[in-house]
Amino acid sequence: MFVKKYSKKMRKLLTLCIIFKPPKVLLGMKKRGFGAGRWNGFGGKVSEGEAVEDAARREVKEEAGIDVGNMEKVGLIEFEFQDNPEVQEVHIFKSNTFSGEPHETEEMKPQWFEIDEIPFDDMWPDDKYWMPLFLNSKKFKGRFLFGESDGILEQDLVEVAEV
Ligand code: 6U4
Repeated sequence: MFVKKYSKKMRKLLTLCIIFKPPKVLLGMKKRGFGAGRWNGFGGKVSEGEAVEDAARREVKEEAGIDVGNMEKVGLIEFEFQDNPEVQEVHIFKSNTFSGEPHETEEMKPQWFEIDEIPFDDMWPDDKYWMPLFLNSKKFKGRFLFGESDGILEQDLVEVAEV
């Protein structure tokens, strides 16, 4: 029987953790790899056999040098790129407690931003849509399809009671 190679879209699990201590948000400038040159929360790929929340904690430690305390899952967004069969499933967490001092690592340079000074022009273009929900203690699910130059071709974003 003929089996189509990409009959099912491949999924990649990723985490994104944003430290929010109102009125400030901790973001990091990504220095290398996917999304380099953009401010973002901290996160990366979930390893095989690793719990998603464990991966989120590990990535914050690796990228900003801090140990996250409480953590709440607040969002789930699927990102797709035109002509790419892979779906990135990003699990978004919020935390307001951590120990240690955020410091620059090989991967990221952390910096606190006031809510009204979040640098959306230097972030992934989807962030301006879901970040207001995040800042207003809402939970959300969504899907964004990117085209050339990371322009958004399609988007879905809904508020949910539970992620
Ligand atoms: P590792 O080796 O895991 O550190 P790295 O290349 O640093 O790999 P990656 O791909 O693991 O990065 O993680 C990309 C990060 O960017 C994750 O935290 C998810 C996040 N991310 C990906 N697409 C995004 C998007 N459109 N908007 C956003 N964050 C995104 O806000």
